[in-house]
Amino acid sequence: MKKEVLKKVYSEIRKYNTIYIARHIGPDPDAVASQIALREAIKFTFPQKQVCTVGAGAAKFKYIGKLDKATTYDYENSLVITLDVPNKSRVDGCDLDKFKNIIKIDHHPFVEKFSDLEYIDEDACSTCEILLDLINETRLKINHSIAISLLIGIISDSNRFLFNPCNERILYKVADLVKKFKINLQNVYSLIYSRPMSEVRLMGYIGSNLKVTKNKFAYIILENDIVSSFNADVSSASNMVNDFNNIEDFIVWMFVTKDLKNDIFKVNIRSRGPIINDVASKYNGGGHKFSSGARIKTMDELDDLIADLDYLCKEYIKNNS
Ligand SMILES: [Mn+2]
Repeated sequence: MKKEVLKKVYSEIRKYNTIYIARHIGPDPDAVASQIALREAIKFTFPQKQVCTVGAGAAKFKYIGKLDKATTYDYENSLVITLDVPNKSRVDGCDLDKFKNIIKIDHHPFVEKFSDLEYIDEDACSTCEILLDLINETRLKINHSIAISLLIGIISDSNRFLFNPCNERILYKVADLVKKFKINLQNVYSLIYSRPMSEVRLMGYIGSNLKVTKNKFAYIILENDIVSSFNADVSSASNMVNDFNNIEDFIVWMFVTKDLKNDIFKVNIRSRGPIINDVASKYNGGGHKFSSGARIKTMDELDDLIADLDYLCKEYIKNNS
């Protein structure tokens, strides 16, 4: 953690009366929770400031809080803070090229620089963990509901303190937060993990139909009509990739869904061994070492990706046995 940079972020926030908070397309709980937590922390500390989140709504995450509707932008005099997104093309809902003042806060591996002030901490388990650091290191204020938002991002992005990087440092920080605001963790967990039976039935289908290669690579291509026959939505299906960790028979697993609107395959990949983000970046994607995504146009490309990931597993097993 670079304390001076966090202090600089705070002093920039202080300067602007209008602040927009953006995040990546295809939101996840960390992206949305970090937007809401930062908006509320700034408003709580500086009640006179105008702060609003930008990006498409996400009905699925309404338990985290309310996002703002798109407004007209004050490009010249405002500040945009982008959260949880390493590259400009994946920022949702605002054209960064038009803004004069941008701050980036992220925990993904570096992709490109797009602002003068960038705070990137790859050792943080989530963007919400970075915001907790920002609050702890500056005069930004926090209350009970901001603490809950931060915990939602931290718990879901680390998959309940399972994924790397997850260490004693984050556990102490979370323990402090839980103690200070007397947080009932069971309530937070049920907010994040409550799910309808339809999704569990779809998980059963995925479990029965996942292809597993001899190199311990598993994948499934989920057709939209299958997903809807279970009364589930495609983004939940794609996120179920997180529920298939620690299965002995494979070390890398991939869920493919179809985004009909943009006519692409949406690919979600997880690993508990081989580093996958280099492969993902070859296919219009990227992400973390063990958790990546990609957007693919054709079936041929998808076949190539399957072959690449299978080969990656083969090499990994050869080098680690
Ligand atoms: Mn994140």
